[in-house]
Amino acid sequence: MPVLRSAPKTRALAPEKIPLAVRDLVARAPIDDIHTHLYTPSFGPLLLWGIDELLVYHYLVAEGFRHHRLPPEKFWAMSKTEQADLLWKHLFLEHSPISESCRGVLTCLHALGLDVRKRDLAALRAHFSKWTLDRYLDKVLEISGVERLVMTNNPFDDLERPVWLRGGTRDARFEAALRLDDILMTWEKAVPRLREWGFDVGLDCSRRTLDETRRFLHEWIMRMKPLYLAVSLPPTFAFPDLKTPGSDTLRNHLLVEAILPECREHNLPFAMMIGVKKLVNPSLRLAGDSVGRADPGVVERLCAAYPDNKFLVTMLSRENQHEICIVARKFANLHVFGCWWFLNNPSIIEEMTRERFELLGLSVTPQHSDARVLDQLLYKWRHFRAILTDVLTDKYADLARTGWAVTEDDLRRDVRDLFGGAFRRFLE
Ligand code: FIX
Ligand code: ZN
Repeated sequence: MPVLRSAPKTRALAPEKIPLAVRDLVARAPIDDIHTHLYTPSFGPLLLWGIDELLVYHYLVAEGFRHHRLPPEKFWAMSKTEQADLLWKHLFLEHSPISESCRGVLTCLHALGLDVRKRDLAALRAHFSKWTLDRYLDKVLEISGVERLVMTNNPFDDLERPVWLRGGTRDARFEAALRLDDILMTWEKAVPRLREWGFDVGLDCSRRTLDETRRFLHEWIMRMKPLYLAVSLPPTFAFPDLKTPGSDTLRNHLLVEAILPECREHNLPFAMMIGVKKLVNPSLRLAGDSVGRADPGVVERLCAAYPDNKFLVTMLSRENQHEICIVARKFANLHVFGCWWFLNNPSIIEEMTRERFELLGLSVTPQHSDARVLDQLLYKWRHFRAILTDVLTDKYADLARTGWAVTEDDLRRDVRDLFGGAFRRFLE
């Protein structure tokens, strides 16, 4: 007989006490950041940190072009310091830095206790020069409250691959995710490299190619011990793709006959980040990607066709958010996460978080940082904690109005779920 009665072990919070309790618990809760582009220091230059990296983050690069109007080739010919100087001038000194990515830089500096009133970039640089990376890493994780984070790891990356082959030292705070964009999005370029590494693959979807691709995946899963496999997909991604034979059909075969079986064998979710239109403006380089509305039916059909696979999904278009919540209501093997990239702005984060709680309760991971620069953990999480506090306070006030006893233990358990607990259970 299921337990149908479990009176709360601790006293209910008086309704007027709920806001303070929520604010305090959300502010202090440790975070499991399930998608970042950060690396342990053993990956060397791949781990970006410090004021200049913050300023030349591709979000600010894109915004900067709208002000300085330099020809892209002139901008890219500059040193990183010169680029940072230019962006500081145009985005901070000549215009108030009210965009989310500019505000984020200032939140990082404020979290570090730095005084930005003088708007003195040279003085700020002098501060960062005093840190060693290892000490700074500990400091940023301590202040941001990030306890663990998941990297984005790509065996096709020429800087990253040798570190894994050397058996790079593990830091328990950094976990891996095996990224498959090269296989699923540029197979024709992946083939010669896989063959160079001893995998007998071809441009076709022969049994040999699919088996050898699985062998490659197996080898890197054993090496990296990833929490999940992942890919970023265009809004046009189709499944099953019967209407446009060619690369998409090949992509479907690689997914269905190599990647998903390998995920099942290792009980690993497959993460699909859907909706990126790559390089709509190539001259902006990493800042040149855009967004397109995708078909959540793709996720429905994959979840239905592969019930023994687990899918992590985040979609890039605001217009897809309500739809993917409905898909998640239909399929328990789907876990929705994050306010990704162009959605990571307060007005949209609040809308998405309310929508998700109303439709999915606490069975969702509402945010990830996507940090590319270590320091960004400071702002991406401080900004999100503030929004989550407001939304959760409203939700618990709604419960209290029904007579439901909201206890501090409930709040602590729920916040732990939202900051990684639900994700970890989904991995089990
Ligand atoms: O595909 C991804 O993981 C995206 O998050 C990145 O490609 C993107 O550049 C980014 O960092 C967005 O925040
Ligand atoms: Zn990312």
